[in-house]
Amino acid sequence: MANHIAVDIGASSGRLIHGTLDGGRLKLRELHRFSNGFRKMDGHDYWDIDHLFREILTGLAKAKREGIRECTLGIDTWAVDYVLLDQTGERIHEVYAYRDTRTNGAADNFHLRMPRAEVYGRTGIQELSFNTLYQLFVHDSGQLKQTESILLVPDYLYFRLTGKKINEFTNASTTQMLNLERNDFDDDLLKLLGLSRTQFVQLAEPGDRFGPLLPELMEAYDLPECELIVVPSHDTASAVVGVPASGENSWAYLSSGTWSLLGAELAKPMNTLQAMECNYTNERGAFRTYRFLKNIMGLWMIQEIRRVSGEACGFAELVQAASKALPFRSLIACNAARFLNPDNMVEEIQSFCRETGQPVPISLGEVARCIFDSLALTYMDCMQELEKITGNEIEVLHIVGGGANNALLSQLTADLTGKTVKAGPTESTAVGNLMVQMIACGLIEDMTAARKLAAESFDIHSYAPGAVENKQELISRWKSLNSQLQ
Ligand code: LFR
Repeated sequence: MANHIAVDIGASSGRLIHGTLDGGRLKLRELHRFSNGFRKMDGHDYWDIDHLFREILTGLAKAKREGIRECTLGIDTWAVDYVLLDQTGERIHEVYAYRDTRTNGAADNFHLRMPRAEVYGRTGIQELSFNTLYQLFVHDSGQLKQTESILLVPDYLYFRLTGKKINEFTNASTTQMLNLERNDFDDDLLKLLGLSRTQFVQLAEPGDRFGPLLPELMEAYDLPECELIVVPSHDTASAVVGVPASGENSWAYLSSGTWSLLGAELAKPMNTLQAMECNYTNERGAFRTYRFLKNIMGLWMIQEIRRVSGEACGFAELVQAASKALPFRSLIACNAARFLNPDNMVEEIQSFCRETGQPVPISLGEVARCIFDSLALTYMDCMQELEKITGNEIEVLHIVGGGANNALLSQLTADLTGKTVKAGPTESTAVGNLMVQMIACGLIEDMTAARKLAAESFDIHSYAPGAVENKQELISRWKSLNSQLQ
């Protein structure tokens, strides 16, 4: 089939992107875009999953109106959040958003039942307060008892479109409940949650062919004939497929969006003590690879300072203002829990600077500068850790995702890491999603060929590392700031 559609839904927006192979290149066209976000109800943060489902239908109906009669379809979203279904396939509860504060302290409590090192040894997954394991640990146990099946968000969207249930592998690994050796849910972890394996469904691998849309949906909404393909339904796993890299072990990626996910692709997991102490994760990638990476707070902080300032300026304008502000004046520890979901990100950053005896950034440009500088310094730390843990010498850092458009941050990253940065494509998640569909259809041979195609199809901008004034002094200031916080 010549038409492929990626449904790619992030924390702040979703879109349907049409992909075709044209003269040896991948061509993308946005069919539909819609907003996403969590909202508060009864003191908790929830996603509006029915809205997401409706927008997929709207996008597919548009595709049909534009002449697409047949296509394949794959869906990716953010990870970890889940839907509980009863025997009739109805939702038992609305879908909690992972930034909801109900999991504060849950990890520590869970580890009283199974020590952190044991959980890491079994799963290889970094500790993030919102992992599905901890979310389910604090979920109402009565509801868990009533639950027939637990699906993650994209699994649920596949279910609504086809009536069939799967737990897709890359996303299932982010639950922190998959056993690395057995490649299945870990029975002991499930037992500690009062759950059983039968409440999950069959695990499915990216590249599996899934099935058609429900005929009643096609008729009611006048949709094209779609064959759903299992793609890496965790957006970061799709984004990593879309990295235009070549060679082995000499490149790292930074998937830069709401989160910054920095890491390497490994053939085998690395769940050593050292990796655990540095909080690296071994999420499953497409085609039995591992995404050895770390979550860094990312452009969420920029999205939030724009939101609390009433969207006073656009993203590009903010980068412009930041590039005029004094560099490295005030720094923040990006991964501190206080930046996960504060009421007011600007005030939170200002308080942090005040408490640590640094100049307080006032204008939005200054606050944004503080975020970009601190992110680039965190990337530097992460790259050093990555080389140390894996023993690989990295030559190129590929930045993909929306953040690849940010020349200021890309150059800062090259300067501080001392690595060549290659930025692009910005749509790597949709690219990866589409390429797995094309691999499943036999149009692209494998992931290596897919990456070559990504490199040939999109503009990739290179940034050579430049000098940083007083770099050693800056690094000591950064290290002492971080050690103050431990
Ligand atoms: C990025 C992402 C990250 C995951 C976080 C929460 O969109 O999927 O990989 O850790 O969101 O799900």
